[in-house]
Amino acid sequence: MATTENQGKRRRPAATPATSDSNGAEQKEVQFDTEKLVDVYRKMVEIRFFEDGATRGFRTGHIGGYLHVYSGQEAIATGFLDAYEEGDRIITAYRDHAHVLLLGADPKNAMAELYGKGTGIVKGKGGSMHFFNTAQGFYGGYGIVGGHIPLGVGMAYAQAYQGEKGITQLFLGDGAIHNGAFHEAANLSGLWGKDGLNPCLFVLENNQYGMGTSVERATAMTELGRKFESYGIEWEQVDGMDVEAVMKVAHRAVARVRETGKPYAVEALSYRIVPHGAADFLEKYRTKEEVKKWRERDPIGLLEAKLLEQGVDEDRLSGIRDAAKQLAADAVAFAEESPEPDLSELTTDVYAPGVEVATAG
Ligand SMILES: Cc1ncc(C[n+]2csc(CCOP(=O)(O)OP(=O)(O)O)c2C)c(N)n1
Ligand SMILES: [Mg+2]
Repeated sequence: MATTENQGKRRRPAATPATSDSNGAEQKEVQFDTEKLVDVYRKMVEIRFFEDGATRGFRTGHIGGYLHVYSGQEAIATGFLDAYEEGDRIITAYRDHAHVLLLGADPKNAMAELYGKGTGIVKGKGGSMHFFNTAQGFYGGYGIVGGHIPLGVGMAYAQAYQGEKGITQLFLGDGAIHNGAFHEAANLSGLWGKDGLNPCLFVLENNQYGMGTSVERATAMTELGRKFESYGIEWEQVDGMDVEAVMKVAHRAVARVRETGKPYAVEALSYRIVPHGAADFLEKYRTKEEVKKWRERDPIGLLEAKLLEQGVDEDRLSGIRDAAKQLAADAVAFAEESPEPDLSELTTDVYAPGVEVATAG
C-alpha cells in the first residue's frame, strides 16, 4: 500500500504563522484588503448578471432542458474558489455555472453551452447541468442528486495516492446529504483520511431546501454538519451570505486539507433567493415574506454595503455592474449567433477512445 509513503509527501509547513481553532488544528490567518474585496464584488456581480441573462434565455425558449441558477449563493463558490490552486479539482451538482466562471471559463462559451451550441464549453452536449472543464480544474456538473459525491471522494483519493499536491473541493447540497451515496462516500473519506489519503474539502451548501422540501421536512437531525462527524470528519459552520467570512474559512480549510491529506467539511448557511429551477414559478413551500427577509441578506448587497462603508465610491461599483451587464449581454449575443453543433460531433466525446460505434443501416 502507498499509504504512509504519500502521506509523507503531503505534509509541509504552513506559509504564515499559525493559530489554533476550536478543533485544536493549526490554521493560517488570512486578511483581505478593500481592493481584493472590490475584485470579489466584480466576480459575484458577473455571475449574477450572467445567470439573469441565462434565465431570460430559458424563459424565452432559447435554452432547453433545465436551468438552475445560483442567485443568493454566489458568496460560497466565490469564497471557496478564492483558495483554489492549480492542480486542485472542483466538483459539484447541477447548480454549476458560478464554479466554471470563477475557474476562468469565458462567459461566452459558458452561455453558448446553455444554448446548446457548438461553441459551448462541452460543445453543446452537456447543457446547464453538465458543465465540464478539466483544463481549469472543473470536473462537473452532475444532475443525479448525490451521484457526484463518491466521484469527488475518489478523485481526492487519486490525488493523494498519486502523490499530487492538489485537493478536491466537493460542493453538495442540503438535499444531497441524505442520499445513500453521501453516507458511503463520507465513510470512506473519513477512513482513507486517517492515512492522509483523502484531501477532500466538503462544502455543504445549506440553502435550506431541496426543491420544495425544507431541511426540517427532510431529516430528524437538522444540524447537518454533524453528519460528517459520524464518519470522523471535522467540520465548522460559516455564514454563507458573507463572502469575506467564507473566504477566511475557505483559506484555512483548504490549507488544512492540503497539509494533512484529511477531509474536512464546512457547512455554509445560505438561501436560494430564486425558485429551484428557472421553470419553477409557484413556490408553495415557502412564503414571500421569508424570501423577502433573505433577500435583505443578499450576499452581493451585503458586500456592497461593506465596500461603501470602507470608502469605495458608489460610481465605481455601478461601473462594475454596468461592465458585468455588458459581459453578460455579449455572452448572450455570442450564444445566439453561434452555430449548432456539427452532426459529426454526435458521437465524439461520448464513448471512450477505441469504442466502436454502430451506426444504423
Ligand atoms: C437521485 C435524484 N433524486 C431526485 C432528483 C430530483 N431533484 C433534483 S434537484 C433536487 C433537490 C436537491 O437539493 P439540494 O441537494 O439541497 O440542492 P439545491 O437544489 O438546493 O442546490 C432533487 C430532489 C434527482 N435529480 N436525483
Ligand atoms: Mg438545497
